Amino acid sequence: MYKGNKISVVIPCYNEEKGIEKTIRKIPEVVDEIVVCDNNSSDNTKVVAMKAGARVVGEKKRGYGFALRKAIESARGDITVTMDGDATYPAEDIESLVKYLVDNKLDFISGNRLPLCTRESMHLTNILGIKFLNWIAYLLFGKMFNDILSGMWVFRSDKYRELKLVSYDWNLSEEIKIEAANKLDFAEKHINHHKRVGDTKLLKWRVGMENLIFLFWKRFNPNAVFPLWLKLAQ
Ligand SMILES: Nc1nc2c(ncn2[C@@H]2O[C@H](COP(=O)(O)OP(=O)(O)OP(=O)(O)O)[C@@H](O)[C@H]2O)c(=O)[nH]1
Ligand SMILES: [Mg+2]
Repeated sequence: MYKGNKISVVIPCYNEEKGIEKTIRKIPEVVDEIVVCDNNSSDNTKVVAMKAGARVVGEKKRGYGFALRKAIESARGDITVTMDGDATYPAEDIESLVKYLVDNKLDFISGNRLPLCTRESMHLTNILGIKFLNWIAYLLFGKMFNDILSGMWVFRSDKYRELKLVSYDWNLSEEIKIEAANKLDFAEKHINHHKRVGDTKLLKWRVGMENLIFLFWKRFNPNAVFPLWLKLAQ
């Protein structure tokens, strides 16, 4: 709780039994509720998350966006914080981000990983890919983001309902920032970034290509659901 605002941390998880405990253990006292959305994991993610103190909700449809949207919509806090279940995003920054949001009367903060990431936490190809997508987003939408793919956001839960989101996949990360920057009081803030716990499951070139195609889709079909035939990655 901060100045009367209840705080929820929400975490989408697909097979994160190795990282979810560390992720949850690092979350500070100021947080009132931790919601993990188990995306039909075949490992022990659900039990590990419950034992570590999270409320677990389930989402059978596979995809980062499906799982994250279910977690966000299940949260009860006035302020929602999103993270991954692999201990990459900095629990130690939650309190200062929430304070910045409340004290500056903002609606949405997106964490920018690039200034503080390390060689261990982020590969050079990812950094170059993010910078490229930042520029494409600028050309298409006229907004310059510093980290269009960051998955750590801190926002007023009621403002989420004002966003027109059509993504249920990796593209949610780009879409929510474009929507928030257009419709809400939006800012980016530097965050720490840590090495992943557990193995990656995504095919990053496919995800990157789909992220690129999505930006064009969103620009020219802002209200249409991203079609399945353009989907390249799970
Ligand atoms: N890969 C994958 N992750 C999912 C899915 N559903 C939920 N997630 C969770 O979404 C979060 C982000 O996924 P990550 O695989 O960490 O994606 P990333 O951070 O871009 O890449 P790496 O950390 O390098 O693997 C993690 O907590 C995942 O467990 C899914 O269908 N596929
Ligand atoms: Mg990750």
